[in-house]
Amino acid sequence: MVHSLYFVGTAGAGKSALTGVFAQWLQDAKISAATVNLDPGVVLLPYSPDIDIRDYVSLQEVMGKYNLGPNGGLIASIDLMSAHLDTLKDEIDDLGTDFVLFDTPGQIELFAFRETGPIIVSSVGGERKMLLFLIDSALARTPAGFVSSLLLSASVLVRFNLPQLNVLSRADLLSETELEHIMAWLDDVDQLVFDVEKSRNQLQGELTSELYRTLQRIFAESNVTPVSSKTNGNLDILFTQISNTLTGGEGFEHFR
Ligand SMILES: Nc1nc2c(ncn2[C@@H]2O[C@H](COP(=O)(O)OP(=O)(O)OP(=O)(O)O)[C@@H](O)[C@H]2O)c(=O)[nH]1
Ligand SMILES: [Mg+2]
Repeated sequence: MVHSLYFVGTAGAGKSALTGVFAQWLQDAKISAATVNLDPGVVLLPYSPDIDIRDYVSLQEVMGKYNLGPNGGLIASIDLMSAHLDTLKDEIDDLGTDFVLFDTPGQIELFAFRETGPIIVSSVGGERKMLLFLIDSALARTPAGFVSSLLLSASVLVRFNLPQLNVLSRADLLSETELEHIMAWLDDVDQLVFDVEKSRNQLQGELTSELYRTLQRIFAESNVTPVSSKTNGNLDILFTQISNTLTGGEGFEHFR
């Protein structure tokens, strides 16, 4: 059975790097995995995708053909992807790997909030699928950045309505103290509110505290694992969480 993983997150969060590195990690663990690039605008990828949306839709060509700038061009490119859905689906079905890893465009609002992204995700890649939302360590450092990243993750959850795991990406960029702070915020809303109030005014502290309590309810059962595509840190833990999410707890052995 094919298991589809969609890597989503803010621009530069490390989606492409993690797609490539995690596919390699799976292959090294003797688990078959393929990669699909769904970003029509990417110029250089840190891995060689098995399937590449740029073979069907290229941002440069769309910009030229319709006389659009980069933003309009990207919107049009992502909308045009849906015209190639059947071919994409056939290509993915032919891969025959246990895992298919999908790298998505950096402009998350274009992929998640317009129609095409959810249509692609629901139509291709078999029955077992989930999203990995990358919370960029560069944003998660500050209390407000951390809360806004989780809010975005909640929006993505609403849009795709699939199992979703939050991952703290590029975690090697954090100092030990920064990482400890983020982990403490996940466990303890009062600590987060205290830190928000310290850095902001009282009103924003209260607002953030309300938002965060809601987010805590939304993500009550989920962990946030700090991972690094640079050091391969915690990819094993990530795999355990993915397999638990996809198999409802059957776990690692299921894939062996
Ligand atoms: N230190 C460190 N750098 C990373 C890691 N992952 C990615 N990067 C760097 O962060 C930058 C962005 O990484 P990408 O993988 O291109 O991120 P992305 O989310 O695919 O970016 P877009 O598709 O452009 O939105 C690149 O310079 C990467 O080399 C990581 O785990 N650690
Ligand atoms: Mg990318």
